[in-house]
Amino acid sequence: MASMRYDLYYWPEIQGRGEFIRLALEVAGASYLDVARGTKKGQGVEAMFKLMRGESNIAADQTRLPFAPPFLKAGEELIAQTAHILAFLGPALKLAPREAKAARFTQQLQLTLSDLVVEAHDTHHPIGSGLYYEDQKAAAKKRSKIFIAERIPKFLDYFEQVLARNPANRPGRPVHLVGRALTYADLSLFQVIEGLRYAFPKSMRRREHAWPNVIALRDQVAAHPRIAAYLASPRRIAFNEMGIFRRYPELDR
Ligand SMILES: N[C@@H](CCC(=O)N[C@@H](CS)C(=O)NCC(=O)O)C(=O)O
Repeated sequence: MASMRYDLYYWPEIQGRGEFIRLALEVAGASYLDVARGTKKGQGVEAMFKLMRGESNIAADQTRLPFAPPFLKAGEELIAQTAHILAFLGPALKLAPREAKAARFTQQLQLTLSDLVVEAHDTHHPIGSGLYYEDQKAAAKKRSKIFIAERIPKFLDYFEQVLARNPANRPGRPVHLVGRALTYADLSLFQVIEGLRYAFPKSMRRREHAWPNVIALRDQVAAHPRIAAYLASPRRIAFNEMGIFRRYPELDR
């Protein structure tokens, strides 16, 4: 499994949900191709569409189609849903605890982060993903106000608690959400903090002091040699106003 070559399918111009998978593959030093960003024959975004339409011959089982990216091809298997992909990759990339209850808790945390990601997206698209932001700006302002005042604190207070209660965490040592080693949930919490900082810089600056363990974890992940190298590389797409976390100053009140 460790020497497996993975094909990641995700929108080529945004970090989005694909980034949670990229971070896991990068930190593990896994061999992978970001297919929709490729320029060779059989690559590019059309390869992703073909797969979704069931017109590709690269996945053995084209009766099990994914609904939406990201999806991952591992051998003959095609797996979709971000948290589900990470649960699959966790053991192979040594990013999940071996013990069953701890592994399930890791996945539970990932699903909670998925909920937060949906809410972050809905701050700028509260009415419909297919509508322009400009056409739902008034609702976006209302939604963002509540997201900043109530939802960010509720989620981050929760993750702060999880970190504070992990018995393996010791003062002055690296912190983790589960057990004593890095998991995909740690990487995803890092990514969520980066996204929130991008989208709501003023609000995050004002409130971050309430989540010292969360921020310590964020700093620790950013300093991981493979993550630091990845973040500095062209493989890391910059945040932008097409992704999940978007910077619209009028929403950061
Ligand atoms: N629950 C899925 C959501 C997947 C999803 O919403 N993907 C987005 C891009 S981040 C997409 O392309 N959605 C198309 C659609 O929902 O129509 C996951 O976590 O992977």
